Amino acid sequence: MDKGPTDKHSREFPAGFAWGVSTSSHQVEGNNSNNQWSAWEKAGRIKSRDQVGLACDWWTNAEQDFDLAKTLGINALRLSVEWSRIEPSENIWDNEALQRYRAMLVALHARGLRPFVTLHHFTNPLWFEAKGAFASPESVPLFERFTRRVVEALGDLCCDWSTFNEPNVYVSLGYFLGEFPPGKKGRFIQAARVTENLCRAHAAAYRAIHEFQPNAQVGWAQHYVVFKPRNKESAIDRWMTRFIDRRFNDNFADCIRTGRAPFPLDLLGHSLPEVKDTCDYVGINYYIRLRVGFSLRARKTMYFEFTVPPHKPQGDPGIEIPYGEAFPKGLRHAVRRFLPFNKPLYILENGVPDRADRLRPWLLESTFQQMHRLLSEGADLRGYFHWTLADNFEWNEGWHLRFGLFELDPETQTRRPRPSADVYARLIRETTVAVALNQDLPLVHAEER
Ligand code: IFM
Repeated sequence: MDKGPTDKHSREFPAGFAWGVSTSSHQVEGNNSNNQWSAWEKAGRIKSRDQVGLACDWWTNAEQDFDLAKTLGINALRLSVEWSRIEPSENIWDNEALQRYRAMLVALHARGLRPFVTLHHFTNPLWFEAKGAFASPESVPLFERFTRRVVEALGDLCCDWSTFNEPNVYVSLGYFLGEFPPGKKGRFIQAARVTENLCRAHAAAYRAIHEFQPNAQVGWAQHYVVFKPRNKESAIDRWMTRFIDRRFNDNFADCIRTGRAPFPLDLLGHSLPEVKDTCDYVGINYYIRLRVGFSLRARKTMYFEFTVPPHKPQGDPGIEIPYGEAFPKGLRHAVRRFLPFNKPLYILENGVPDRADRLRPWLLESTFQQMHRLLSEGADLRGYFHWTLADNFEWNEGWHLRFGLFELDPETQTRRPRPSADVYARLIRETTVAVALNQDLPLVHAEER
């Protein structure tokens, strides 16, 4: 069957579009024992009581998963470096760890996979956590120094950097809801201070990377949730929805765009002019829609009750709270929210917890439709990364939530493709490459690249 550009089923994506999968160090490497998440696990705080163990065994054999990734026909892969391996004690550097990351990046290039490297994906070295992590202003120079080391060691092998993964999740779950370490609840002002330090650390890292690599592309990954009032007739539900939407989706991003300090520190006269405009792209991690309502039952979440109507598509539920409604159309909300940056946009994460692969094929298909629509409307989308390649350790849900295109048995380390792996590969094969705007490129099939 002709899948050429004139085929009505073909979908055009710009030349150079990054098709990838996304991962993070603690979730895939295995045997990380020197960060605050391993301490959290030892303290019995993983709800499923699972242990990360070997995870996907990347520290010894990431290459087997790079081979799997290649079978999907993708051209990019996102991973993160583990600060606690590279700087195991304050200002003591482990060159072997850096060499291992070099070997991974070389292995990616050898397979035609463009590496996207995240510097911080939720984990802190124990020594850094003991100093107060990003609640302390000292975190800014410490993160900058770490960034310099990494970029000096790996910069010849990577141009695409994310400073922080989901700073809004790190802050909300660590300082409001107490679900992530350090397990603090309702610390409104401290959370704002942490956000402020994360913004400063991001800006310092942005400049440090550019000093070393003027052409680097540096951004961060913003988690975006579509919030909707549970009852649109209820003024309190509407107010709570607006509040959480602004606080969660905009706080960090607004600081980077405008140089304003996070709420409520902006009202106390703080500002962050050095942070303004420190990104070359915005990375969007989009998964779910949640209904928001007031409930006296929801004391744990400060009376914000998050629900999913029973008739809406949902992947596997979390152990205590719903993961959320799978709502591919919400990608449009996410992209629209970050258009004011006027920067390229990457979907750095998207997926669904779905052990039985009931929803994932539909989610992939629908997300491709949304991206295609967004591109045809002029959105500057440059890449899509599915979360994730093989099932990995889902933070405080442990092995309970399975996001992989490949099913993983963590005991035996065997992998089996879910039907979605083929679906993703097919969708990529069927894309065609359009004439890139303002460039004189011929119209060619993706297969011919
Ligand atoms: O596994 C996480 C990832 O670490 C950050 N973004 C969401 C994913 C799925 O919940």
